[in-house]
Amino acid sequence: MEPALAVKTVMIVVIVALCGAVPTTSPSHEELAKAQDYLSEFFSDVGVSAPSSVRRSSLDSFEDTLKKMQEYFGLEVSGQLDSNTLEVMARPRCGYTDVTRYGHFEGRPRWDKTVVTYRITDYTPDLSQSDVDVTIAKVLKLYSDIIPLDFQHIHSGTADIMIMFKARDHGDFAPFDGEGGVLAHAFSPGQGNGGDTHFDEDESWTLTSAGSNLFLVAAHEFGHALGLTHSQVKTALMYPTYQYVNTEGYMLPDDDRQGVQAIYGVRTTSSQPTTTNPQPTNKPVPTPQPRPEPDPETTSEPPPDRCNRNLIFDAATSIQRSLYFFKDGHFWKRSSSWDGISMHKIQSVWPGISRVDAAYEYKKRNTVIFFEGDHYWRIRGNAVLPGYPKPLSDFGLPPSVTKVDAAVYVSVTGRTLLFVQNRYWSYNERRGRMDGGYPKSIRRELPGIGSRVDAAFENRGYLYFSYGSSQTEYHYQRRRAIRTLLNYGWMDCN
Ligand code: 0ZB
Ligand code: ZN
Ligand code: ZN
Repeated sequence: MEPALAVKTVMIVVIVALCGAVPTTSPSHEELAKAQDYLSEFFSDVGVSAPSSVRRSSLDSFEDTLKKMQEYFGLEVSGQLDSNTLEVMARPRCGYTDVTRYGHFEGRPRWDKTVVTYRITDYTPDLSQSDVDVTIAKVLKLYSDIIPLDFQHIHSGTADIMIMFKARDHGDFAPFDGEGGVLAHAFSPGQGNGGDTHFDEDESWTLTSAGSNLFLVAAHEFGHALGLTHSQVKTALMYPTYQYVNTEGYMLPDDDRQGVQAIYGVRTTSSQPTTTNPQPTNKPVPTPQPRPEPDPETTSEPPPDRCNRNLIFDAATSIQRSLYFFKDGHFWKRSSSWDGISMHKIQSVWPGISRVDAAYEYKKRNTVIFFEGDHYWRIRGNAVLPGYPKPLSDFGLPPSVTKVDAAVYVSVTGRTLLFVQNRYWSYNERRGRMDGGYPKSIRRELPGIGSRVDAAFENRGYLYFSYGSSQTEYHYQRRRAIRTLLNYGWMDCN
């Protein structure tokens, strides 16, 4: 059995074959410039996302990136702009839109059983054993939630997937390379070392954004162990290069989900209960449910169930170092320092406020704004500031607006975005007034989040726009959706 990655050229050949060849002459200045553009467009993050210890200087990065490109296309890895390389670069990029996605190993090997066992024979000193156990179980659950396979942790004998942390030579003719470079590898499904997954002990393994995040690397490696090769979709887990993303509420990207489901089919039953937290699955996003209207007769609604996949938020905001999610007269507080999630009635903390439609934090003034219907409050700690509630018109919203759906303060611009149906306003906090030129269309100006928002918040530099039971993690300056999550992914459900 070969280590998984040796096989990746198989699917690349397909792409090359589908693109028409364009003859070229020997490299000129112009071609050099074009090659640079090409590499930065299609291979730029190869060097950048590598662990810092192997990050290259800009001087040798062109040659290195070129080598990657040549390896990728099955060309001679010369590091030179030879005519074959130029030819591939000159091809129309036909493959890049629809042909490129997940890949399978040759012969499409798979596990022909419904329970796949795994065993961790060598742990890393970088993390506690239980952190490793929990992380591996969580990662496998990403897969067992969406395909009809269950994973069973065994502690002796030979498991289907033998997992170990080892440095350098470790007996499989694919020695590791010290810190940086190759972080891990895995064998495609099969007998013997098939499915086995090895992590390079010379990396520093973490559960954070520092070093190599075990959750993300293991998720990638188990993709191989289940039969996936590398994908060319940049946002896919099986993209060849490691890039840290927030692992909280992590869901398998669509491309990878489609890739494993093409091998094993879609899970229809629920997965085996495990002792660790389930991760949200990436089913086609359920159609948003209409927001239940508050019953004016009842002042106390029953507490909502936070572990419902269809959980819809009324509002969400950071307050100090915690996230607050509002729903039906209650809120959940999720602390950044890990002490779990607590639920409270809004009234019990801020008397007089029964429901929150939208909320945002303005850290500079140490205040939080709550919107309900056609008025809003400014609060600090548990106290409502004097003079509140005030009508929405005091905010500069037109009288036609009788309710704000969502609000979020964007720290990079100093603006608060106020969402009302399919449009939004921008409020300049420093000047204390609305920006001109609004309202704007959500769909047009914030592409990737849909056309409505019912809760929004900022966390660790990303914006989260929620509508219905799902939400989009968003990079505001690039106006780009990063990934889709289910709301209840924040709720740490067992
Ligand atoms: N293993 O599955 C790999 O893809 C190897 C390279 C192979 C030639 C054996 C590897 O360790 N690649 C690095 C990696 O981090 C690439 C890098 O340093 O950026 N792979 C794990 C990975 C890749 C994408 C997302 C998450 C984790
Ligand atoms: Zn190995
Ligand atoms: Zn890989």
